[in-house]
Amino acid sequence: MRLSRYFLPVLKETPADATIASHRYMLRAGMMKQNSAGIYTWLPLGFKVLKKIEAIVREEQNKAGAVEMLMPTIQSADLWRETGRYEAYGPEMLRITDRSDREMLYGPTNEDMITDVFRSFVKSYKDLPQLLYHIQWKFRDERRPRFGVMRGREFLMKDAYSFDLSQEDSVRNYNRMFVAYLNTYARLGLKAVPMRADTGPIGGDLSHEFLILAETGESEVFCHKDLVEMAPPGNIDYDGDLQSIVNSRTSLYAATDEMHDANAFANVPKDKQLSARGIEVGHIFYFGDKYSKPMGATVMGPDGKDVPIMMGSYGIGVSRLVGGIIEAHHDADGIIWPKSVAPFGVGIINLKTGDDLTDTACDDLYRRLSIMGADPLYDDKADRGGVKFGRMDLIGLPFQVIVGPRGLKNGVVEVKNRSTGARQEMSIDATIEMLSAEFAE
Ligand code: P5A
Repeated sequence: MRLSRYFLPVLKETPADATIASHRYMLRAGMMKQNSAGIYTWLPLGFKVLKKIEAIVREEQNKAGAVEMLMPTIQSADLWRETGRYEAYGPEMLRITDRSDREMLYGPTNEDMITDVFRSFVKSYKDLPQLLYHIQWKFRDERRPRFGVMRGREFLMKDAYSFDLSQEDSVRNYNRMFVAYLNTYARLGLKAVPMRADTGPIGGDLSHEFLILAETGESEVFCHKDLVEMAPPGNIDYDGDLQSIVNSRTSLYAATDEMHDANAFANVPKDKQLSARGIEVGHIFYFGDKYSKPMGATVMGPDGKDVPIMMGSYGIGVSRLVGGIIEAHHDADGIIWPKSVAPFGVGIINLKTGDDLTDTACDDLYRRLSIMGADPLYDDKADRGGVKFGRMDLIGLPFQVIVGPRGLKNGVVEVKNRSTGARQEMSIDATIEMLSAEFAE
């Protein structure tokens, strides 16, 4: 992409109401624009990152055996009356009336709806287990939308739902999601820690939140230090034994503020006790028949008797992750994207547009990096060098190739690694070779 043809409205000033790094940088880097409190337009750069995160979440869900579908954002109030949640959900729910005076709502979550879909089709235990998910916008009329996409009112969630005959079977699906989450966050460049959690308005008695540690996190967390450093499970058989992987995590102390047990925490060796703040980037629940029972979602069991389906639900905050990743990866100059989610792989900076030698070298680099799949963003604008450097650091692409007439006279360009800050002069051929190794994985 040539910057002269892209839409990247970078801001010079830091917006006054943006108090945390991710919010500031997302606005300054032209990733998004606020339309109303907690409601945003995703500008091209932000949208590209959102889509990359979504793709990784999707791939890991599919690997774990979850099956994708899509439910609507607008739901009927009647469905929520069946489970008693229409009244219970309170002012967070955006209630809508259609032209025939029917009560509708913009879905804050989909347990009720998926249970309705499921009961329409599934009648026998032979059709279980099932694990379905969608990636869809949600609306919650949060009392205090803040920190940009971190606590939005409209936000993108991946929500999966499991259906089993027994609690024991349900735990297998719960563990699938647990392990898939560990791999998902690792691919996003994050160290996410599972912690016992409260179930809130979703309900049930078994639940884990996944938190990334950050000073600006909204939750207070307590955990065993080793948990933060554990390697992700990687390529594993999702039909095999997952319990040992889950146990290796859950045996180490970790809890959010609400579930924190100070006596149990005291048993963690002093030098391993970690109390910090965290950002909740996922939440999984087992709630048995909480929805299936009131909605009459039963299946015929092996003994011929009807039993309610045992269910769980599993959420990932896809749009919140854009902010979460920035909180974990930035410096005073801007964002430092992990390669897996960077909006472009490499930035090319032309220090003297209009100069034949420089333009030709940049065009050559641009063409070769594009073919390689490094997805370059070529700054071909006529701005000063300082403006270009600042902008490229701000948007945080993993590599920059800086091209100017002085270097070219000696046959070299400068390659900068955004995360280490290391700069190296090398020929264009060597640059291509080095970057092709980086983008081969
Ligand atoms: C699980 C899936 C649920 O809604 N029902 C379906 C369950 N869980 S949850 O914890 O309430 O939300 C799941 C994840 O969504 C993100 N999230 C938000 N992101 C941005 N702005 C918000 N206002 C917001 N609320 C929730 C979080 O990452 C949460 O873990």
